[in-house]
Amino acid sequence: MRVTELLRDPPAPPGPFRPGFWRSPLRGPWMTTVLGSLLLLGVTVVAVTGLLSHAAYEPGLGANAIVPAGRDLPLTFTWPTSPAWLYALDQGLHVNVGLVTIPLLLAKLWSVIPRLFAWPPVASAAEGLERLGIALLVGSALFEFATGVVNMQNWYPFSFNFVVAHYYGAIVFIASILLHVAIKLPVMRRAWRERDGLAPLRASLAQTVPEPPDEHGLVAAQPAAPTISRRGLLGLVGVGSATLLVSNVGESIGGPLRGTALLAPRRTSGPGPNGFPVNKTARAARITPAMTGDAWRLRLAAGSRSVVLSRADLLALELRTEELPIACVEGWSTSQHWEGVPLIALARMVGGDRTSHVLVRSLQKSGVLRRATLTRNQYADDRALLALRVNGADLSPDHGYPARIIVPALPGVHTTKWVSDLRFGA
Ligand SMILES: Nc1nc2c(c(=O)[nH]1)N[C@H]1C(S)=C(S)[C@@H](COP(=O)(O)O)O[C@H]1N2
Ligand SMILES: [Mo]
Repeated sequence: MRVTELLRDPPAPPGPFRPGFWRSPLRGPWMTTVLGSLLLLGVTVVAVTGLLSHAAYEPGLGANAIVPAGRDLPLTFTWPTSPAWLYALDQGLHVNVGLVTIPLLLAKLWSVIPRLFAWPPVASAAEGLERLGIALLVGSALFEFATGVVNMQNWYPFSFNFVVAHYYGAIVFIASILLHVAIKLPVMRRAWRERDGLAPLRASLAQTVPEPPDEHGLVAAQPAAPTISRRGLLGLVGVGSATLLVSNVGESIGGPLRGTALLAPRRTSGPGPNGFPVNKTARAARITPAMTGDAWRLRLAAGSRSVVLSRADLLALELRTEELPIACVEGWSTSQHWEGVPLIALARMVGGDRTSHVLVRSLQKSGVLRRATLTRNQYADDRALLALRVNGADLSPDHGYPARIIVPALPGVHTTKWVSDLRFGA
């Protein structure tokens, strides 16, 4: 070969870049289309529930603005308080469908792996753009799944803010998957049509043969003999998904099923009326007995009016008991019987019951969760409480003694514990 030719058309490096390297007889446009379509269903649920979850944070409001103002999508709408399990359902779907989708994502990546080693890497400008899109898609998908799983484990091994990073990653992921689907739609339609829909799943192992050669290079140039049928491959993915689901879904449903969630963090605070998951303990939040003892006061304010109440004052008010869930972004949820003063009654004491929101502050000195903003429909719901007791006992220090916020369908992150201040504002 002449030097000029070599320069124009360099030979592929050895190993995975050579056409004969990838030998599975199952790879091909049809297999990738089936895996891709299932994956698309899963990520659609995950994306929609994720965006709804972001909106449920009321990100446009002061203390809730996790993503810097002006850099957020206009996703703020009034998140309802009914049904009370709405946020638990949304976040439970987000996390559990996300988990179930992981084996599908891995299988889909396996099915296209020869393309990731295509040689030459870029043959034209148009292909270069498409491959850049794929790099963003694969990168953002891996980032979203990895940060999501780590967050479910209540583990933050990185220095960036999870919510902000996961949200921006989602925007890149959604944009690049829409582009990818638009580009691949013709290939997917042809694969469905030419191979008669799901017909290839009927083939036994003995009947399993490679798909006809394709121009994309997914079908192996030198296929090996099959060791599993196509339905066997899908079955394997299904078993992986089912295993992940069974090992986690109990923490989302709560109650007695919690014990079945083998891969979920334990988080429990022992037996008794306060025996349900704790996210951050009083000790971790640096809440000391001196701060929550007899000297503790709740301060209510609206405009220039303010009222200061002790825990005894609060207990002497008309109390209400409601069964309501805490549903955390990490995917767990738990329903308990809370007893406390309706937030709307506290608002009335300072004439703040018409204001558009309330800023809740905690005794906690640092961390983003030391305060939260609730919208009017949230604090004005009859069932929205400043809870003082749970399941017939005083709140334990870890669950927010002397007082915490409990509101139907409120993201768990806003059920502020160790409350010190409620400021009703315009
Ligand atoms: N002050 C304060 N309140 C807080 C938190 C916190 O870290 N600090 N964590 C929140 C989160 S993320 C959740 S899910 C719930 C969990 O409540 P629990 O620990 O009583 O189960 O409390 C919320 N209230
Ligand atoms: Mo949470």
